[in-house]
Order: sequence, then structure tokens, then C-alpha cells
Amino acid sequence: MKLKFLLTAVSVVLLQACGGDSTPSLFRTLSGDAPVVIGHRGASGTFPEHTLESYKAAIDQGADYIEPDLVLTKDGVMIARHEPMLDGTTDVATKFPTRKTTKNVDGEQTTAFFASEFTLAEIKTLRAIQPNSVRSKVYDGLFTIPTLDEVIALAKTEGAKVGRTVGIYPEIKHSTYHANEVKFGKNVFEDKLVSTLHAAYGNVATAPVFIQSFEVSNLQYLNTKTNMKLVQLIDAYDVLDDGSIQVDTATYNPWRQPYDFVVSKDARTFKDLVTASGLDFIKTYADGVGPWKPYLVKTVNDKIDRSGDGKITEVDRRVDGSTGVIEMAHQKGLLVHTWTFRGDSGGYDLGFKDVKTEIEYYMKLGIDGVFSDFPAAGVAALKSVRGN
Ligand SMILES: [Ca+2]
Repeated sequence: MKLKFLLTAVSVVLLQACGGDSTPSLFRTLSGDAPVVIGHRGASGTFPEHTLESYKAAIDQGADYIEPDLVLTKDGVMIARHEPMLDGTTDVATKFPTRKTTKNVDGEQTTAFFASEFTLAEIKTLRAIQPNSVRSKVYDGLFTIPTLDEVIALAKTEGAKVGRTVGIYPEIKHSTYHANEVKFGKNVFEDKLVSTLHAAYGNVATAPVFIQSFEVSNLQYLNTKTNMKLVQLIDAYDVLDDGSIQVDTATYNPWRQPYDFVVSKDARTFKDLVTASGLDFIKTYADGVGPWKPYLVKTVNDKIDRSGDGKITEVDRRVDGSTGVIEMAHQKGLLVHTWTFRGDSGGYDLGFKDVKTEIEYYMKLGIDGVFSDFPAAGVAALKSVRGN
């Protein structure tokens, strides 16, 4: 009797969790479908980021989406780079040693080799390098810098080869900077992106595309121009020992709030965007949110060496469960995608023994998508959640 009661109770909970559907879904995602695995800058844990080779490896590892970050060249071409500064990820310093300039990048005077100072033809002479010191440099100097057009073509041809749809997840980098500091003009970048994406996929919400940005007004503008899905990224400065998120520091930091909020003197910080009212606001123009992962799962540094290596590091943190943000966003009809899962000391690995276990934890909470430098880990985690 006890067992039967327990089973009944479990079924009721499952049915409630799935809105009364007679075939309960395995996943607590917004749609009930499996979460998506996004190859963060491709398979950037292995290959130099944002190269066709890195994206192809992500597809081969089973990624559902590949993620090109976008910046503009001098002649206004969208290329895949994480930053408008080419210094860290290319051999620009050896090819064009005299071409450094100084620009204001989101409130910080920066002297660097800027993409906007080079034509696409010049950029095509560059080769990508591995920016992360803990990762292999054996591919340095081999691969070119791709345009968005080339990334889309790759996603389509490689997707056809593996027999599934491979989507793209472009990010508009530094929208205000491109409009004002580099003087392309307001929303020129967004118009270019929409025009390219619509030509490639059609202006439909079902296109295998998510457009993401840390800024807000560009997404609000895009919401009037496209039916494609939009994701508001939510950054932070740091996560504190008690698991809370830090955005404020003594001096200006670009991770405090969307840069267009800095310009428009909107007082809201990134942290304010994951509150109930912040999510209601995002829901007016976007389909989903992409918060940094400590916004979603609370981990506490209680100084216990759980890994047993004699050192207290990020992996030792106590995992205290959901912060409630995934649940609240779902309640409001917003997807939740989070970043970045690495596991190779290339970034924050909070509270988990390995990256697959970490991703699995977020998937069990109901995350709709995960960005990983090692997409194979996301695919393995999903397999584990499915129980096969
Ligand atoms: Ca340890």
C-alpha cells in the first residue's frame, strides 16, 4: 500500500509538472522538448574560437547550434570574433604591426587592433590563434576568420551531411560601440544582420536561429524587424562566496549593466533584469534570457575541500540548488539558456566534479539550452538525462 501510494503521489507530481499532459515529458524545459546544446564559439575548448574548423567540430560533436559572435570590418562586413579587438585571437600584431588605434569600448579607452580598421580583404590574410593559455596552440596560424555568410553556409552544408538541422546563434557584439564610436550609425549593424538572416532562413520564428545581445535597445529594435527568436543576455561582474551575484564595484565596470543603459542613464543593472519585473520587461521584446549560470544555480564557497586535492577552488563550492530564476522565467513564458560550461580551467566551474555532471544538473532543473566550449559534454549530459 505504501509503495502504491508513493507511486500515485509521484505520478501526480509528474502530471502537475507537465501541465496535466497524459504522456509526461522527460524535460522540464519551457516547451517540454530536449534542451539544446550550443557550441560556444564552436568547439572552442579544442580549436581556436570562431573559425569554420571550430564550428565544424562542434557540429561533429552533436551541437544543435553554433554560436558566431559578430563584429564589423571597416567595409561593414559581419565577421565572427568575440571582440572588435583582434589582438588576442589572431596574428594581426605580426601582420599589421603599425595599425593599432585607441577607441572607447563600452566606457573603456582601449588601444588595440580593431576589426573596424581593417577591410575584409585584410582580415582574410590573418590567421586565428588560441587565446586561452591552458588550451592547445597546435592549430595556431592555420585557420582564417570567417564571415557570417560563411558560417551560415557551413551550418547548412554540415547539417545536411549529418542529417539534422544545425542552427546558428549569432550575437551582436557592442551594438552601441559599432553605431556611435565606429560611426556605422544607429541600427545599421542590426539591419545588416536581419537582412542576411532573412535571406538565409526566411523571416519566421521557426528558423533555426537565436539572435542574442547584452544590450537591450537593439533587441527591442529587432523585435520590430524580425519574427526570429531573440535572447537577452545577462552578465555580472562576479559571484560571491555566499552565492550572490556581484555587479557593483568601486570603479566603473562594463559588466554592471547593459551599455545602452549606461548611455541612456537607465539605472537598472543586469541583476535587476532577472527579478520578476525585469523578466516581465524582457518578455515585452524577447523570447528568452541568457543569464550567466550563477544566476540560476546557487553555489556557496564554504571552504570545504570536496574534491580532496588539498586546495579550495571553484569546484569545491556547495551546490545549493535552483535560485528560482529558471522557474520564474518559464512561468513568464521565457526560454532560459546559460553559459559557459568548460571544465578545463578555462573558466568558472562552480561546484561540480566535471563539466558533464554540471550540465546534467542544469538540464534536470529545466534549462532550455547550454553554451559549452566542449559541446560533446553537453551531448553526453543530455544522453545521461534521457537515461540512454
Ligand atoms: Ca579542492
